[in-house]
Amino acid sequence: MRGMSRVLLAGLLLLVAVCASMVQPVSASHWCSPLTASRSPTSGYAGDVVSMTLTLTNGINEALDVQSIPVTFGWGASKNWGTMSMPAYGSDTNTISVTLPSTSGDYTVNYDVSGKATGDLYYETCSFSGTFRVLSVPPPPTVVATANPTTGSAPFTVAFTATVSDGLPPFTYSWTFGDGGSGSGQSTSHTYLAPGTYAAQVVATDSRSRSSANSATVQVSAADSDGDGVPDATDNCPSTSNPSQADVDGDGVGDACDTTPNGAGFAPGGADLIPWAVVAVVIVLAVAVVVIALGRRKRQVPPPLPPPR
Ligand SMILES: [Ca+2]
Ligand SMILES: [Ca+2]
Repeated sequence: MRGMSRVLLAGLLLLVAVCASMVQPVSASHWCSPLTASRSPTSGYAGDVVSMTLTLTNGINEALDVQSIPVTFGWGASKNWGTMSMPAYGSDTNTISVTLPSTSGDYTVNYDVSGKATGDLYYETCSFSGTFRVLSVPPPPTVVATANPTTGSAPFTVAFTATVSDGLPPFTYSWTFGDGGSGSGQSTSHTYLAPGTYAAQVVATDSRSRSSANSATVQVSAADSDGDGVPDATDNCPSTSNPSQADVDGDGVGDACDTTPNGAGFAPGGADLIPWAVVAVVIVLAVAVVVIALGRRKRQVPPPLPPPR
């Protein structure tokens, strides 16, 4: 009787064990292989603090409950991506903040997903492994400013460009044009209104607040509206190109824009005071007067005296 009880007890235990094994495999969790994991980013600069996300996607037709995701980094740091809850075939994402080491290189990343699918009796662990690349931080930025064109007369519009080497993008650009004006952007332009020599400076700053400055020189001459090389202030035809500044009648108005360039008159502005027609009439009248005068003089000559007897 006692032996029979032992047999029954052993049979009962065996039955429980079989039932338990049917509910959940012991060797490997049924949700682990179909589970996919994605980390982002997978690289970063030495010394940075990065937000590292992990997305898990459930590959089975049952909800998956994750109670812990401990992660260890090859440089010695440990973190935990925490808990996740995924419906059948659904995803979940968690983010942790990680300080990268000061030494560049490829480091291993190992993390264990401790989860349980609907109906499972206990949590099981699914392990993942990958790498994270730590990059060296490049040297501080060096910027070069260029102006095009660099010489001209006011108003003078100049295009500016900043070229950066080294540094860590993205960069910001701050311009001062030397005449009180300012601007931003890698490329910009500015119009100078007054003559002078200006130093246009750009300051480029990288994403780590490291800056570099450089200047380009711009020479602005006085306004020359007609572009003939003679400034408006002294040009005798400021709106008509006349590099020679020729002024035959010397009235201060260049031949190129003088309505009476030959100087029949001498009034400022070139207006003829004595038109040629008037001069001709005066000459004709003068000749007539002389002829008449000579004629009268001829008539007044006394008759010759009679011969002596
Ligand atoms: Ca001119
Ligand atoms: Ca003239």
